[in-house]
Amino acid sequence: METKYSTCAFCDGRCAVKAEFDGERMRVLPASPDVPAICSKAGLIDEYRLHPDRVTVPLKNVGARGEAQWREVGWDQALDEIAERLQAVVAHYGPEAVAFAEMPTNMGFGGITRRFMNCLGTPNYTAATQLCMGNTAQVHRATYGWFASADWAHADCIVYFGQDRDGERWPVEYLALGAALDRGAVLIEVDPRETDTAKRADYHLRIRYGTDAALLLGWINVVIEEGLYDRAFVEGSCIGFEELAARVAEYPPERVAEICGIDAELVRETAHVYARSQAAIIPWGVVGDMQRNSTSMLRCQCILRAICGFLNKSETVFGPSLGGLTNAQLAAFDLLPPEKRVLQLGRDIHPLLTFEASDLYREANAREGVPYEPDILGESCACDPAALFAAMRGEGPYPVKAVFSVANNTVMSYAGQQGIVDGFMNQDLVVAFEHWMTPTAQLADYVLPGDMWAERDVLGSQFDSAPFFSCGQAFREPVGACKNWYYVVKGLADRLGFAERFPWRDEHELYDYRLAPLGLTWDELVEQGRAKNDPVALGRFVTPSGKVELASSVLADLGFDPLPSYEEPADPGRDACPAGTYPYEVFAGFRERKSYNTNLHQIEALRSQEPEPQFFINPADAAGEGVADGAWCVVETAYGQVELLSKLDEAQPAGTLRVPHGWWKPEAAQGVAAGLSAANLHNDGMLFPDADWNLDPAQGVPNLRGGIHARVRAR
Ligand SMILES: Nc1nc2c(c(=O)[nH]1)N[C@H]1C(S)=C(S)[C@@H](COP(=O)(O)OP(=O)(O)OC[C@H]3O[C@@H](n4cnc5c(=O)[nH]c(N)nc54)[C@H](O)[C@@H]3O)O[C@H]1N2
Ligand SMILES: Nc1nc2c(c(=O)[nH]1)N[C@H]1C(S)=C(S)[C@@H](COP(=O)(O)OP(=O)(O)OC[C@H]3O[C@@H](n4cnc5c(=O)[nH]c(N)nc54)[C@H](O)[C@@H]3O)O[C@H]1N2
Ligand code: SF4
Ligand SMILES: [Mo]
Repeated sequence: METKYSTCAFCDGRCAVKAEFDGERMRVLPASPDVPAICSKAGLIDEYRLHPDRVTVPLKNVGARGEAQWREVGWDQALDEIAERLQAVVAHYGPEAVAFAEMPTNMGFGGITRRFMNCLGTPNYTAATQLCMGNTAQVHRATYGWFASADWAHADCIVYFGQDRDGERWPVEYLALGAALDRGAVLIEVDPRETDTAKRADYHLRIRYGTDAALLLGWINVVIEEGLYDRAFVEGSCIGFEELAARVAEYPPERVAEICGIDAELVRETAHVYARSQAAIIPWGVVGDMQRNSTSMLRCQCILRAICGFLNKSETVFGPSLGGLTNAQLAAFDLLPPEKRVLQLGRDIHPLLTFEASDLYREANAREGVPYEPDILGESCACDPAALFAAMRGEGPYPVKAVFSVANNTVMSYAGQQGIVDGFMNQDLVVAFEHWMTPTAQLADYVLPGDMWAERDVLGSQFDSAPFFSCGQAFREPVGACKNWYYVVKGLADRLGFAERFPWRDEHELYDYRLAPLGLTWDELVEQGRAKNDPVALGRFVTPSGKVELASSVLADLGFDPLPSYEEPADPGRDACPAGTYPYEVFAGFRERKSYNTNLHQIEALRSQEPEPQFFINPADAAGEGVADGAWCVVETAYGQVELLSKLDEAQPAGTLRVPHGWWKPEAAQGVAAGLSAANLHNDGMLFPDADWNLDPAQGVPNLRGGIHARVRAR
């Protein structure tokens, strides 16, 4: 029997999997008995690959934009025409009029898109993961110089912000959590909902949505006031402690308790538990990444880890590598001309994820002898998405007229969905690299058929966040004419005149190039499975000061408050209406078990278990509204509305609603006039605006986590 190994990419849980082949039959199993975790999706590789809806040949829209009238074309014709139309846009508007929207975790070709963009001369990149781990990465960087990862194996205290793990949602971490709790670790869960994970917690803090930053400021207050911090570490390795102490003095537990809607004693007690632990961790979770106060919330987490002495003990700060090429090094950012860097959209208003911020590390990088890498974790150096969509609509400062949507459902993956659709409708060229005719693909001129994870060999760099390369082997051949992203990028680079920057004939030659500094080839990596790629800056703080910056010089230089704070989110649309018009606070999230963000709704084995999009409402609220369980309802904010099935749920706090993310119906009519296969009817992006007042000021990421209000009525 033959066995092959890879990393599942049906979601970003990154479970290590193996496939055992018995002739044509394939069994998918966890790669190692030590981590017996995969979910029910992993086994559906052939259902996914061979699905009749899959786009398996290049398609060209022969109708008007958004009419979705498709004609099959060959790869050469598609790439010739795309290159020609791209050149026309560049000639007329400049290369900065070309933007790329990517979901890098889906693809395993980190760095390649950016390399292409740097050669072309455009800084206008957005990653949907900018709303996910990407923005956390830049906030970590502002504090530590790099990204910190939690050490689960030794943790004795875990602080979760809204994470609700189970066998279908990040099972590897779910296992690690179970093992930690069995060892006697304490779990502090901060979540307004009474989730399954919250039920296992020693402390459950049911704070108001979006008030995490206030809670954290309260914890830091207690830690400092009561002297529970690590003096030696603070004195030796941190700057800005005095200013921080003065700031958090404004957030005593009583004030925080009032903001968060919890008990002040609970704030104190949980601060004590965290600070007195030996090996506490605050694992990454997405809740902090889509808030009005994201920067402050994430900065507070960073500060707490540092002053309590957990850095480089239970939370390790890695750095870039000088061995095999990371994604960021492959991107070759120095190829982008300086006069194009300054055109990155939004760098003047929301700069923290842009070159404006990453350039502030250049000196520190040189000092510490580490390469300049603006895009740590491969998803964190990007333009401001709201500014990009505005430029696509023609609202300035200059036009964006060509967009590549790369393994990303761009239309559905931000706030302000209608405005994004308007931006796409105003393009000269739209290319989608996809598996399905998604709502975004329906707006394209060309839909190019991508291979899927189990059809390609992948060199994994763990998004540059861990000190090794992993090898993922193809389990199956690509279906039809499906190709990998390197094939597309190389094909365009050859046609556009920068072939010499992409000299590798295929992905294997590219992998050999990346591994060469380690004295390895791809074939050798396949033999050994993994290769160490030690970070050069492990344990050092590559910040401008060389210390942990409790008061951030980077934020200060960008014109922002160097210290964290809590601001109430705004909802001007509601404020303009009579009181009580929108009585519920609404949040997007609580991931669906049987889909992944916007993907997998077409897979029957999964869809039959979660057939319709649901919103959660507390039963008492539902009774007041006359809404029965399982009724179609309209959920409406001052900015838009969606239709969802009601689910009466005791775990949902009274006065709040949960709306799901990512719902469209592949079976529904395509095209912009028909509502983009029900994306306009169901997706959370319809409810939340990307107006400036709903963005985190430093990062520009939208708030989807409370502060926006809604009303409900039966349909
Ligand atoms: N099956 C499946 N698994 C997935 C995904 C999927 O789509 N499907 N998506 C993957 C991805 S991309 C990600 S980023 C992760 C996300 O995984 P999580 O980090 O677990 O995020 P959500 O599932 O959105 O969790 C929302 C939880 O946070 C709480 N919450 C909401 N707002 C707030 C708030 O303001 N503060 C606090 N403290 N809590 C709040 C909610 O009540 C809810 O219980 O899951 C990954 N795993
Ligand atoms: N409104 C709103 N926006 C959000 C969020 C939210 O909760 N609400 N969550 C944010 C978070 S946490 C995340 S991680 C992002 C997710 O961002 P999205 O871009 O929505 O992510 P997905 O739904 O995984 O996938 C995008 C597309 O990639 C395609 N795809 C998957 N694998 C491959 C591949 O190997 N090759 C090719 N060519 N295509 C592939 C799928 O068919 C799918 O259509 O969205 C963020 N944006
Ligand atoms: S949780 Fe499931 S879908 Fe996600 S990586 Fe693991 S096996 Fe794949
Ligand atoms: Mo995510």
